[in-house]
Amino acid sequence: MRIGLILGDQLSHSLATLRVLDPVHDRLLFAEVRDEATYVRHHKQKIALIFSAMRHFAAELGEQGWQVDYHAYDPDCAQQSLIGVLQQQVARQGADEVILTRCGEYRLQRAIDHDWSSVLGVPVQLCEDDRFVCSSGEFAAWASGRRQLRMEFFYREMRRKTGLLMENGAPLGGQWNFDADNRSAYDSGAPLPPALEFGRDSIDNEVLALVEAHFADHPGSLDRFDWATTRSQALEALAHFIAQRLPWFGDYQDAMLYGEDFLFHSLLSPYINCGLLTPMEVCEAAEQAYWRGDAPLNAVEGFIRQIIGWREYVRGIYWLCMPDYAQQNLLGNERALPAMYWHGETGMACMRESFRNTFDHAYAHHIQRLMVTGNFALLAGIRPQDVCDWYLMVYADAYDWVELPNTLGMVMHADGGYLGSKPYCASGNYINRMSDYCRHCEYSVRTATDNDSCPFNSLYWHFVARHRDKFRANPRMRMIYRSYERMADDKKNALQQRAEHLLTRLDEL
Ligand code: FAD
Ligand code: DLZ
Ligand code: SF4
Repeated sequence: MRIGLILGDQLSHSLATLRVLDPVHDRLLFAEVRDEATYVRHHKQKIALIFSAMRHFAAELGEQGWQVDYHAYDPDCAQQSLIGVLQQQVARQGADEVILTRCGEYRLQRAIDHDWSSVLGVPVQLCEDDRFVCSSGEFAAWASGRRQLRMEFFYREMRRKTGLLMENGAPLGGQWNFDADNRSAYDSGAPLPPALEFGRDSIDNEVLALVEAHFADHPGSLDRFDWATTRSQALEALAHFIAQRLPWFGDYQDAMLYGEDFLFHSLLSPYINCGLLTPMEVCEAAEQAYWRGDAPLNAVEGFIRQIIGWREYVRGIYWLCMPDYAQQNLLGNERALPAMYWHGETGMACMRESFRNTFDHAYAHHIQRLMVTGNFALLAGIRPQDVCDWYLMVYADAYDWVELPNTLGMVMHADGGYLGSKPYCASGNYINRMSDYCRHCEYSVRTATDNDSCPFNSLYWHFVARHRDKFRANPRMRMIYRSYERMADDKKNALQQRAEHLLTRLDEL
């Protein structure tokens, strides 16, 4: 008989492992272990979501007739690694083979490839993870020979491949991308959607108590835990998004609002990433809303692009470039992550709100991650590997394959522009345009060099000045350098001084 090990981010009924195995003769194994729960100090809600979803999924498979062994988290147990639990189970069941769908993280896949088969004394057969639209091989073929990759061209290939929003081989509406329509601040043009709440069952409650008891030193709080932990709840979350948020998703995709944690975002990434929802079913549900006339094209195209475009693109880059990618630091940043990223206290309202969101929900939407906390780390020259560890820890949707390219490539530009053509650096102006945060801030967004000036403003010009040699020739940065070069020397000096002053006291901002 064979054992199929199912990992915490493989909770899909369509998983390849389940297609290879036979419910009558083979067995399935799930394992909650300290190694996975602590390889970074994951936010408490992320552990609770994974453990509870694993337990519910295992129970569903049991009801379908599978023989399931479930190793629940036990801090006193000797086996605290996946291979340890597997070894015990192979011996106990007399298994002659282990089946596993290739895993999402390089760290674990390398260990499996390295010695699992010899440690276990039986073959380990790996299945491709075909829950993605684009396989790693297909991505490598697309990328081969290109000096710089661009998401937009990859995305068009994925539109052609999936047929999503296509008509007679051409993009619906005559354009591939409607992003130009998607840059509004929130102007009360649509009512803010109600939150979706899920009832909690005994499995959820047991897991929440377990996480509280054994992972108390991990970041975040469980007080507002409101994630779906079953496939049927995740489907409810999808339906709720399509009905209540998708119609305005495009318009307000980049907007931020004080006290509003979700706006019109889908909150679906934790479910797609752990397998409760598949990327294609989510995109198809959005496309159907368009055909029914329930959501406009700019919203539906924008949403689908995030999934078959960005999500697939970053995964492709991850598997193409690992393991070297994780060590890149082409801007030479060496400053330590400021303490506010851990305690969340700062006079900067935009940062404070983004931290609050993060610790309350293990969630922040894309613009908070990219243009607030990420932008600050970029401007302040924080060591990319520390920034990556933080993003991997604090979000419920965080797995190395998706977090790393987003943080190291998109935010920190530490890959020299392989993933994105220009750094996403911005002054307080951008944040002020897209949010009402500045009205709640003790700093002034209108000035740059006074004692109470917005820190983003001088740090922005410091970034521009210190990386002049790298970016001056970049066509997308030319305007910025033209403005900088036209600036009077005394203004440049004042900006430099203010930024240098801030950089020596990042822990006091
Ligand atoms: P929505 O705004 O509703 O977007 C819809 C879906 O598109 C998401 O559910 C997600 O599946 C996909 N998506 C959108 N943008 C991206 C992107 N850039 N990369 C990959 N998928 C995308 N996303 C993760 O899933 N896991 C991470 O660990 C992660 N880390 C990030 C770190 C940084 C620094 C940044 C800037 C972005 C990161 N993202 C990550 C991407 C994005 O911020 C989240 O996918 C999104 O905020 C999740 O919320 P949502 O489901 O409400 O997304
Ligand atoms: C994220 C996570 C956590 C917190 N705990 C477990 C676990 O105990 N057992 C498990 O199988 N998976 C867990 N996961 C998800 C894994 O870290 C993920 O499957 C791998 O990193 C591969 O992507
Ligand atoms: Fe953020 Fe600057 Fe606005 Fe304050 S003034 S909220 S620090 S952008």
